Amino acid sequence: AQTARPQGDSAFPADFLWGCATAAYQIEGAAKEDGRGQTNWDVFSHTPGKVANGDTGDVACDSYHRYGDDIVLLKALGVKAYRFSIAWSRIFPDGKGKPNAKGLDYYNRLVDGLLAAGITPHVTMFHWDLPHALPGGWQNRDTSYAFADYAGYTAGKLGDRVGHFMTVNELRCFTDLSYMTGGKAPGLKLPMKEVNQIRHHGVLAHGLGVQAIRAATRAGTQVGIADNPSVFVPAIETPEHIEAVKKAVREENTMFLTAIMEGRYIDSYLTAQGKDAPVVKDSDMKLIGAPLDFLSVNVYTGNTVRADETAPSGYRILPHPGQAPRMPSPWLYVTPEVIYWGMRAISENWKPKGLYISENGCSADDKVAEDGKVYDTDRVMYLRNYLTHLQRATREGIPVKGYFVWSLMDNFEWEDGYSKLFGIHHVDFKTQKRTPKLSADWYRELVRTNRLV
Ligand code: PNW
Repeated sequence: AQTARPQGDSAFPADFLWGCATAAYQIEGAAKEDGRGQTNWDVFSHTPGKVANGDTGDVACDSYHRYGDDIVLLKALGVKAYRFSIAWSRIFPDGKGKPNAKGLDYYNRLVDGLLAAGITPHVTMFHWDLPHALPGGWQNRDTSYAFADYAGYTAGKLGDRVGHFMTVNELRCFTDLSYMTGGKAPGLKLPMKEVNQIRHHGVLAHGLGVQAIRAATRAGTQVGIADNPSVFVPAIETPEHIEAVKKAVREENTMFLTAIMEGRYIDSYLTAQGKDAPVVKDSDMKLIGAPLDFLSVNVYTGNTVRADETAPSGYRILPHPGQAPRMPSPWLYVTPEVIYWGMRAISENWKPKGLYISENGCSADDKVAEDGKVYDTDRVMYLRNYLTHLQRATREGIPVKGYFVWSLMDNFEWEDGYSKLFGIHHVDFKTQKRTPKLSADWYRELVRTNRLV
């Protein structure tokens, strides 16, 4: 029925799921409490020179103690869903072995609190905070199995109340950006042979995790992934450039989402990597390609692609012009159309059963005004533009079922520390007071009316 809407209608589908997202290390704090084990990000953030201003997630938004306040914020926004992640090292302080009941209790309290407030939990099992005790981290294939054991155990404990699980968040970030370019923990710059093996361990962890979560939960539990495939905008809205975008989305994500959606490494990847290609065991690709109940995608930005017969791949990715608009995070070019074209290409390539935007949002030039409020008109402009293009996707029948804004509140932005903030709520990190920004007021109104004006 979505396709029958009159052109220009600005409503979202009636049952569209509005939500907010966060991740454990970015908000929880309480880094040493109740038996939590040390993580790669604890080590990394405490290593001088790795994170802006020497910031750490030791305290962050103190959500470990103030999750009740977070639920109040969600309720006031009127959102129906909250995406958060579980700290593996709270459940298994050493990554494996004996579970820690006190750590699990925190998530029981959080889930019960959300349900009491009428908010549906969407749980990410791994959002980059890896137990430090696991030897070799993602370089070691055993970590993929340890992940599955942890994910199965935890889903088994929460699965009576949680219906949506995502295995891992953003494969590219905890593999390439952590072990190849090294901006994220553990900050290594390894040769491609090893990087490809780490990528393989990432998708394998996802596949093993899907199997473990399904085995531990009741029928009907929805299992997926929150990935950040590279997505693109066509140079011109003509069939040849639109086709080039579709091809680029498949070809530029060969070692991540394409492998998961197709259950194999396509030839272009294996050929390009040659003798650096990963070592793959017989049953791996079947696990990696297990059909998912839904696919969640984090969308922030994307380059323009044009069809070009002279390029070996048939397309070229255009660099961003020097003066192209960006938000304060240097990588965050403002490209609102990419949310439409990205969802369209993904949906045409792989026809996932359900699609969600598990993250979208931006850093902004936030200043606290005299009345104590942040009037983040730049963030409102960013969100309004992206959501206009997402609404186009739903209007055309692309099966996007929900949207999670990143983020509920200002938090620890990885290697940028607290120097780049993505929240729609301002957090005073001295008092931990949370205050809605203009963007929160704007989002509340969108959720209430379910339409853009
Ligand atoms: C995501 N890029 O990371 C993460 O899932 C969040 O934890 C993070 O806070 C948020 O986006 C904002 O950065 C990304 O370079 C990091 O394109 C980098 C990129 C994309 C997403």
